[in-house]
Amino acid sequence: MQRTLILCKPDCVERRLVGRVLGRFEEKGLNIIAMKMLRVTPELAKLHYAEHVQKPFYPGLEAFITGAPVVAAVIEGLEAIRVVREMLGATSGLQAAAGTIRGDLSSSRQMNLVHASDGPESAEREIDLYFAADEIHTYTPTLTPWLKAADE
Ligand code: FUP
Repeated sequence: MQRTLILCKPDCVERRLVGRVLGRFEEKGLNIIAMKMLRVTPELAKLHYAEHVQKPFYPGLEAFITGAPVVAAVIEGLEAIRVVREMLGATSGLQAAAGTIRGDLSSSRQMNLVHASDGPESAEREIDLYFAADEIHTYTPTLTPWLKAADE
């Protein structure tokens, strides 16, 4: 099992798409094991986007990500990091394949609705940025036997 961090970004909250986005992860059979709404501060934005802070697009990205609340969640499942990234699609909504969340719902590179961790190290780092250990709730849904075979 893997854990990954997702953020329903300010455009997702403002466009009232949080329920639909979270519903897609639920429908896929992934477990939401932590969730909260928060306002990303400039300090948190710089930590989250540490690899982009020096890039020319960073000031606009920071203004966007701090501009309205976000909904952060930890999602758990088999190969969850790759599966969730593939469900999002390419970074730009204009490039993302139809059928992906961004491909279906976004027409922007910056306002691409959802962030998801891109690897095991970033997932661990980003989960720690947004959640304390006691805010994460592991459980086994009762329908698990209908989501995958016992040996998967
Ligand atoms: P992703 O991993 O798909 O979230 O995308 P990146 O890590 O490459 O970029 C992080 C965020 O910066 C993206 F959500 C979109 C934004 N971005 C811009 O706003 N302008 C750019 O030129 C590149 C990325």
